[in-house]
Parts: sequence; structure tokens; C-alpha cells
Amino acid sequence: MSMFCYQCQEASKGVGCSIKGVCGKTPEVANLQDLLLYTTKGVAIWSQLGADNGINTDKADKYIIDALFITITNANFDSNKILEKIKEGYAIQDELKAQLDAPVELHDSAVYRAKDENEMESKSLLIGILSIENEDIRSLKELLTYGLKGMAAYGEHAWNLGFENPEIYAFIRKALIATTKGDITADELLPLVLECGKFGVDVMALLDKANTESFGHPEVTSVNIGVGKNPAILISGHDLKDLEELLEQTQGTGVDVYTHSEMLPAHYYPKFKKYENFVGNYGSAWWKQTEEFETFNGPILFTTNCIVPPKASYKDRVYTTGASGFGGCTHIADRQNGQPKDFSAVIEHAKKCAAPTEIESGSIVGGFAHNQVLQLADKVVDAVKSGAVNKFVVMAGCDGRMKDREYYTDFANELPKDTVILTAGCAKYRYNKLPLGDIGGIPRVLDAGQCNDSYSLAVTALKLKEVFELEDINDLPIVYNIAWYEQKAVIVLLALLHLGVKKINLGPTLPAFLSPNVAKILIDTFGIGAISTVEEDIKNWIV
Ligand code: SF4
Ligand code: SF3
Repeated sequence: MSMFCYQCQEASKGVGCSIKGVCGKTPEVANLQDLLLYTTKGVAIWSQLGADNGINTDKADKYIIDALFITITNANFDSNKILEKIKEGYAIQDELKAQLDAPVELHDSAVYRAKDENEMESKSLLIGILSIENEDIRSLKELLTYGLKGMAAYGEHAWNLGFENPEIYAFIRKALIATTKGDITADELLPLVLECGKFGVDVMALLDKANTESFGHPEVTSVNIGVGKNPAILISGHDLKDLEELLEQTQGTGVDVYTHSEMLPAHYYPKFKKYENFVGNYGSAWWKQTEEFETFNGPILFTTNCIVPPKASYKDRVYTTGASGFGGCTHIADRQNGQPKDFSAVIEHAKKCAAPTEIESGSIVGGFAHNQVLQLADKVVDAVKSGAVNKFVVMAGCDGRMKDREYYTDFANELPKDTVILTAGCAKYRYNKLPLGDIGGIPRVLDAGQCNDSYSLAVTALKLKEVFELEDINDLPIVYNIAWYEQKAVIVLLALLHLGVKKINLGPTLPAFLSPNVAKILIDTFGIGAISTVEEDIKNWIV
């Protein structure tokens, strides 16, 4: 076995990738990511010692969220960047150590320093996931770690907009340290997993505040999916600060900007509407990029996951920034001293390219985040009371490339006409272009935004619970059919569990990292279920 990773839904054979990642991750990158995570745990240990002794830990805390984000599925495939980050982790540990009277015994992750890249490689093989022998402890530690990765990603977007919550960093530290303990029990880990959900709600609320205070509240918007005549840049991922700076810098250059995949909901924010060169959304969910980037013709800027290893035919047009990276593609450097990132290389590249080739035309509607839905609350409540809307179906989460995800298109198509789909995340691309119509003016697909905007769906549900004077959120006419792929979906799931949501159906398959015992706990305690066939599921949940 040259690597082992089972953090995403596409883990090979539903068990784990052990030769090469289905995502395209090489063993070298996978193992270095393991070592980066290990080094990050060491940084957490030093950061905690620093915090306990009144030392400023800002740099360490920022490092931790960035390093965790780098290890998310499809974010960073660049081994040089990961090596650099490991070395940066050593330096941060040493800086904190120099300011502290270190205890005699510390976990190896806080003292180990690889001398060179060969040592890094050999060490990485000793500290991977399978080094934890007990499968239930391994499962709980990994479930917690993946929740932290998702939390870190959302925390980093908020941080980029100047919004922070030190309690979130303190929890990430505490939880990472817990994963280093060899004698920790399942009874100690389980409450941490649930507490992770509490901080999942907090981080999504923080990002919601960061996005809405920076760019206004999302509003119902029709987004063009056709193309214009100018050369253009396609921006992918989740980071709205990067988008804002790109839009600013493309003004007056003759270069248009289109969103891709999870960046689509940026069109719903009032502040981005003032940019006339912000033309529309191009293509679908992340996994279709190998076709769609060919025809886009211009440069593509990744601000986060999901990158598919690019084909040679367009690789020179792929740029990365932030936590994302791919060896051989140009990386746009971070902000320095509060100055914006410099996207001039991407803009100059775009000027030499042809305009995008049209692959579809028309528009899609979205922008049903909590503020907008609450403005429509009367209409929604009346529709439920009159029986015009029988059920809401939350179909949030991620899309993926496996054929069995056609289930979600079929499910949306087959739903009775008196149901409304509430969505967020790239899962929506399985049905957001279907002609599903509306119910008395309420579209049958209400898109709240990116995966982190699942928070909006929760706010909407809590508001409906209040309006209908219900005791329990589970008494609402809402069914959960969540599609997951990467680790942001893990934090969204843990957040929903923290809010008391029960009977969440998860698909297309349950996570490979859940051991039978841990899966049983989630099923028994929260009623988590797997999907079956469209027919069965509609019969059991809806009708
Ligand atoms: Fe496999 Fe997913 Fe890990 Fe990639 S991220 S190596 S596809 S389990
Ligand atoms: Fe999609 Fe990667 Fe998860 Fe943010 S872009 S939802 S999969």
C-alpha cells in the first residue's frame, strides 16, 4: 500500500484509496498531506501552550486553518507547496517554543523535525490514518478531523473578509490535540465530535455575517448561463474576497468574469451586481470541468477546491490562489500588508484568449438565502397552510462524478409537484436546470447559495418552526436528502445534528471512514439513514 485516504465519498471501492487517489492525488501528495496534518497537530499543541501562557497565537491559529484547508479533497495537489507548508509549521512551532518553558514530554508531532525531504517521505508513511489500530477510535478521530477541515475552510473565508471568532480557533486546537492522544476513548471522542457540530454552526454563522456585511444580503436573481463576446476569466471555488478583487482589477480591461460551480451564488449578492463585466455562470459542477474548461477558452482561477487534475490542453490556463494549488500551474500569491492580490497575470492572459464558446443559454434563478426567504415568509407559510406545498426537501451538499449520482436528478424529477427543494452547495447542479416549475410563484428549487449557506437553510427551518409554533424542528414538513462528497459536507452534517435535526438521509453512500460501530451510533442516536431507490425513497419519505 503506497498511501491511504478515505476522507471523501469517492474513496476507492468504498474503502479507501491505497494506490492513487480517485481524485487524482498521487501517493507522494497524499502522504505529504498526512505529514502536514501531523505537523499541524504539533502546531496546535504549541499554540495551546502559548495560549495557556498568555502568548499571542494568531500566527499559529491562522497557520492551522490554512494547513487544514490545504488537505481538503481537491484543494491542493502541489507537493512543493505542501513541503513548504510543513517547513513553515516547524518554524511556527520553534517560534512558540522559544517563548515558552516547554514541558518535558510532548507528543511526537510537536517535537519531530524532518531534516530533509527524504525523511519527510519516510516519516509520512508511519503517521497516516492506519497507524491508529482501533477502528472505532480511528473512525471517530477521522470524523472529527474532517469536521475540522470543513470548519477551517469556512473560517478561512471569513478571515479573508476580516471576520474572526477566537473560540473557533480554540476548539480546533483542542480537538486536534485530542486526536494525538493514544489513550483517548470513544466516550471521550464522541462528545468532541458533537461539539464540532456546535462550532460548525458558529463558523457558518460567522461566514454568513462576513459575506452579508461585506456584500449585502443575497436576493432573488436570474443568472445568465450563456456567454458574451469578450475574452474572459472563469473563477471557481468559494472565496468571495478573491472574486471582489478580481472584479475590481478587471474593470476597464475588456475582460469579462464568469463564475464556475460553487462561485455561482456570488451573483445573488447586491454588491457584485454593479460590475457590468460580471457576465454569468459557465458550466456545471466541478467534475465536468475537464470538458467545460476546454470550451471556456480563457484562464480559470481556482480560489479553493474542487480541482480536477487539468488536461494538458488547458493546463496553462489554470491559476490557483489561497489554499488551492496544482504543480505546474501559476499560483497567485497571498495578500501582503493588507494589499489586494495581484491578478494582473490572469487578466493579461485572458486578453490573448478567445471569448468563451457557448455551451448552453438561458438563465437559472437563485438567491433564496435566509434574509430573502424571510421576506417571502408570508407567501411560504400560506402555501404550506393551504396545502399547496406539502413538503420541503433539503437536497443540499456536494455533487460528484460517480454515475450513481443520477439518483439525485431522477429524485428531483420524480418528486410530487407539491414539494419544494431547498438547496445549497454544488449538489444543485444535478437538478437546477430542470424545468420543475413553481408553486404559486414559489420556484420548486430554492437555492440558498454555497455549501456553507446550508446555514441559511437551518435559519429558515428555525424560523418556520417559530411561525408554526412547533416544539421540535423535526415536526416541520421537511425531509433531508443530503448528498456529500468532501469534508465541508462533514461539518455541515455535524452542524445539522447539533441543531437537533434528525433522520437525515445521506448519499450516495455512507462514509467509508465510519466504522460499523460509529455508523450504528449515528443511526441509533440521530436516525441517519442511507438512500435507496428513487421510488422507495419518495414512497417512504414524501407521500
Ligand atoms: Fe481517495 Fe477521496 Fe482521498 Fe482523493 S480525497 S485520495 S478520492 S478518498
Ligand atoms: Fe462542491 Fe467541491 Fe463540496 Fe462547497 S465544490 S460543495 S464538492
